Amino acid sequence: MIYNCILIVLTLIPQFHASLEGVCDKDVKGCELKTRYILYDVNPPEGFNLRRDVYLRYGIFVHKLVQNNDINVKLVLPPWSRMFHWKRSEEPEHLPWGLFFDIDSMQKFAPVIELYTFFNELKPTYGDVIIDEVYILQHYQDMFTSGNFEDKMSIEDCNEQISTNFFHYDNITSHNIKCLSFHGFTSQLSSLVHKSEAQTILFDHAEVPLHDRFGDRTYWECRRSMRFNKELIFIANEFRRQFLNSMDEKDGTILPDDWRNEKLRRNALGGPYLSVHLRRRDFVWGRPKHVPNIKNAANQIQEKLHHLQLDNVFIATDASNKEYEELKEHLSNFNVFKYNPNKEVKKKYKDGGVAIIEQIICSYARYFMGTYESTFSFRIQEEREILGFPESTTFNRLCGNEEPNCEKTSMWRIEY
Ligand SMILES: Nc1nc2c(ncn2[C@@H]2O[C@H](COP(=O)(O)OP(=O)(O)OP(=O)(O)O)[C@@H](O)[C@H]2O)c(=O)[nH]1
Ligand SMILES: *[C@@H]1O[C@H](CO)[C@@H](O)[C@H](O)[C@H]1NC(C)=O
Repeated sequence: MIYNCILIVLTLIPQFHASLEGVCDKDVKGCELKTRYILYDVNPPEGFNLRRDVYLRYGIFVHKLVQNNDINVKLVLPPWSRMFHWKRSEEPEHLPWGLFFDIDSMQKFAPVIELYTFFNELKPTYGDVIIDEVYILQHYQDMFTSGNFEDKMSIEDCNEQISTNFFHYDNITSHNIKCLSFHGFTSQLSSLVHKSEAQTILFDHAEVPLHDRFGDRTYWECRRSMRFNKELIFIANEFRRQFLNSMDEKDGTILPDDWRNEKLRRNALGGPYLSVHLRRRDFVWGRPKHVPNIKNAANQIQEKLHHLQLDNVFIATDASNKEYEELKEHLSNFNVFKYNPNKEVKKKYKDGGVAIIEQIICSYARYFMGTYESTFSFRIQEEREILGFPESTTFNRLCGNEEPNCEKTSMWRIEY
């Protein structure tokens, strides 16, 4: 299939010939498709956990391009820079994905590479990396007034002022930047890739296209491949063992080394503690009806601990120390834990890694309560689906002050 396709390409487009390299059969020269690179980036204010969801859309996108077998493509992962919620340094940091995730594991689902690997592979002969085609995605401006919700895309004037540098690097630029008004699913972008001969294509504002099929088997395969960096898991496991009496053998939370060997199960027990994601800061004023005050949160936690007959609660939170101390005071009859990173962990893994360690500890608890509509909480719920917990221990949240016994959160069940 690849071979046929190349023969056609070679005869029809002679100028393409020069850039073809490698072999597909040891004896036949020049029959492997050249590597093409798809890059993407996300609207700067979007948080870490929403960005993880945007990755799923593009991981699945290239997974399908490769599966269809007529294109040799790699997906370049956008480094983590200038994250809105993280403490800022003067310089953008360009943290690689490998700091937080297990790249080998991700590569078992989709051909992903770090931006620095892309630099090495591309080896520009001149100083700058010039991206062949850049599409800045944007919503149709008239979508809501016209009531026209068909799936569509078209090159239009840019809604916003655009930058000609990408990923906060001066040396990545393009001479071919277009704004693409878009409504629909990520897979629709494949027509652009197929129509083009560009070696490098960048989709900016990649959060605009939607999941093709949110929550189907492929979605979960991609999600399962996103295992965390092993050292972060190790640190979380040490904390569980030392403070929470929690170990995989005893808790029924052993996962196979390779995510491809995971199977559906619902019998994970979890460590003998309640875990809570207590999202504060912008959520307190942004969602006042659904986010409780500290005293109310403490009451709900206490009630749940009684109900579960547990003494230990682990709190993941972005609350101030003052708020956390207040919470602890209200829960003085229980053991309240929070993860405090040492200097080395903090320096190496930054705010992002520390948050992940807290997410992992939450994932392994006997019972989890999240915060209304927080993507940070959603990612913990997914992790628990993968670990094989009964749904009833996972899709729970803290209720607002005026909504006692609020509804459970939507159940996004894992599919195999
Ligand atoms: N350490 C720690 N950090 C947190 C916690 N909750 C939120 N944060 C921080 O706040 C950021 C914002 O939360 P994210 O979920 O990533 O951002 P988002 O995608 O906008 O999602 P939400 O705002 O939660 O819907 C996180 O990336 C963390 O840096 C927490 O429980 N512990
Ligand atoms: C672009 O600049 C960064 C930072 O100065 C550097 O690390 C990277 O190697 C450069 N890339 C290329 C392809 O020159």
